[in-house]
Amino acid sequence: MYEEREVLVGGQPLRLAIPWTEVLLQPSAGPDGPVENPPVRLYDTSGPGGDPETGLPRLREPWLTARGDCEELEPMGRGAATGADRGGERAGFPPFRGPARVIRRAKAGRRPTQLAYARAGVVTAEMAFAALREGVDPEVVRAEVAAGRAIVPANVNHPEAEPMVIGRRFLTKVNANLGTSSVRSSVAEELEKLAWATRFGADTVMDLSTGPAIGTTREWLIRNSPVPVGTVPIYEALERVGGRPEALSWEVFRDTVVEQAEQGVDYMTIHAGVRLAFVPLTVGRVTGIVSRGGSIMAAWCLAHHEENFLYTNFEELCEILARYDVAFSLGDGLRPGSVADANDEAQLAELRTLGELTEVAWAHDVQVMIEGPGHVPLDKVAENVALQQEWCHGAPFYTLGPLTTDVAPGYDHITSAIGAAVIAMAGTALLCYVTPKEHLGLPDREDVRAGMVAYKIAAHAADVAKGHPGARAWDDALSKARFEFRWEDQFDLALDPERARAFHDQTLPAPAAKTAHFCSMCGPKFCSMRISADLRRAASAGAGAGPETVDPAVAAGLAAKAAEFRARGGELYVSPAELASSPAQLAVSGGAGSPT
Ligand code: IRN
Ligand code: FE2
Repeated sequence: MYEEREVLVGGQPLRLAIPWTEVLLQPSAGPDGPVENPPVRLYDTSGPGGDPETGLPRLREPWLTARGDCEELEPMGRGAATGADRGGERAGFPPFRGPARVIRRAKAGRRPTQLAYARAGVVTAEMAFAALREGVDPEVVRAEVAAGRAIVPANVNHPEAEPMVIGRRFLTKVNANLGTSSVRSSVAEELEKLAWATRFGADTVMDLSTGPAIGTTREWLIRNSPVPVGTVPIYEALERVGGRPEALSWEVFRDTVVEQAEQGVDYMTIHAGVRLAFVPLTVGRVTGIVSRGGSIMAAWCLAHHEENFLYTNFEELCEILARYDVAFSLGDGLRPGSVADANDEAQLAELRTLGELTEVAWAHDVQVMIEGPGHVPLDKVAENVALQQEWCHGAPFYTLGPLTTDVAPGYDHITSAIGAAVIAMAGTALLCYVTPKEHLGLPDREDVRAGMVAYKIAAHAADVAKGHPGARAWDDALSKARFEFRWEDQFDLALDPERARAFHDQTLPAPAAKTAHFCSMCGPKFCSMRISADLRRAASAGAGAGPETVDPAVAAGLAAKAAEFRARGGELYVSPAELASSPAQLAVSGGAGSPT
């Protein structure tokens, strides 16, 4: 749902439609009748939806026009802007033929960036929108952006995006990586992944397409993305030179960046910290250079024995990005690819360089975030944030996981969500998800879902721990619903309602089970929540609050369990053989352990 809100921005009233998922709840049963539960509002990234052939409505168009800081160019003859690819159309990659659009670019002498406005004391419509969906004062967003501690990624050519803010004072955000490879996928598949990612809460997506039809794929994604879109332009530049890193040049790279900026890419990963002198520092590593972009730049540096052209041309790159308000995501090309390599000299040398480049970008009013690892054991996670915040002057940190162990291919959404929760608690602003396919293959729709859910859990767990206002309210609402056996409310409040409902219904599908005061985990007699509710009732009735006031059947059941427990010597471990010899117990316990 969208809620119409009016805010005063620079003394002018501005009407904004703020997206929410509103969860309506059933009343609780109070002693004197039903007690209303207020609806719960959850942050919603799924966008307005619609026909992908026409693309999303251009929400920001009037704001961009009103600011008047850009010239408007005809897209005629501009290949990337219409989604055409060098080499023509390919099966599964038809060109995007939605409504015509203009290409915006800064007027001479203007810097249409959110950072420039924030520094000038201006709260933009984008900042106000981002603030309202966070539940904070727009001035807080402006101040954080002005200080470089937050970014509002909002290319002037991506008017479809619903603005959002990335910074440690705000909700922890999650990025989902999408994109084709030379051996897999199509536009239809990528659009489906985009829809799944935003449905499960992706705050930004990155199009990491390689292989054919990169421009076409990106056009479809940007025109249909309600969230900011990031890319790694060196991937497309490499395609343009036939996949040979040594054939890359600043000119090819620059032209690629301009085309992507005109298409509407909101932030770009730039591996400018992979300096020539740092490459030898990776020689003794267990896993060398694992970053795709990092390895491409290292190969170029070694082939030419020259300094990284992204580093040497960084000021010019800043000027280009400033023209469109593309934010930097300064890449961690030397991030560790194994726990053995974590926090080593190569990684830290690059991080220091990224801090230096941050100040250069800020001098051009370009927004910056800093990419971080990778694979890091838990005891070294917090140090990463501390060093990044210090060396990069408080710029937002954007980390890939980190994976806390290397031993679980197939489950790296879990190995990394553990690290992600810890690093977010320590102050990381944006988490790049990892899917179960990491290290193994290109993720599909189901992998996107698994990765997203794992990372939303990590992000929310961190927000609760950080005491973010409003984060806990969601937990409390769900817990209350759970304790009161409002099953439908519990499902609707769940991060993945469909899965919660399906799991419940696997064993108790009957409609009556949706109001039952138990589930199949413990059965009716051993439901701790129900017994606890009975205890509470008994206590408040003042009738000698004790187990004797509990349902006699339950009391007897508990007594029998206690005797059985003592007879076993009070050991908590129950062998499978013992369980097997007690089928009645299995029937009620389901063997599933204790409820938490
Ligand atoms: C995020 C933090 N560190 C790396 N990432 C993401 O990893 C980056 O934004 C991109 O989406 C992905 C692949 O980057 P490389 O392998 O080219 O560095
Ligand atoms: Fe890895």
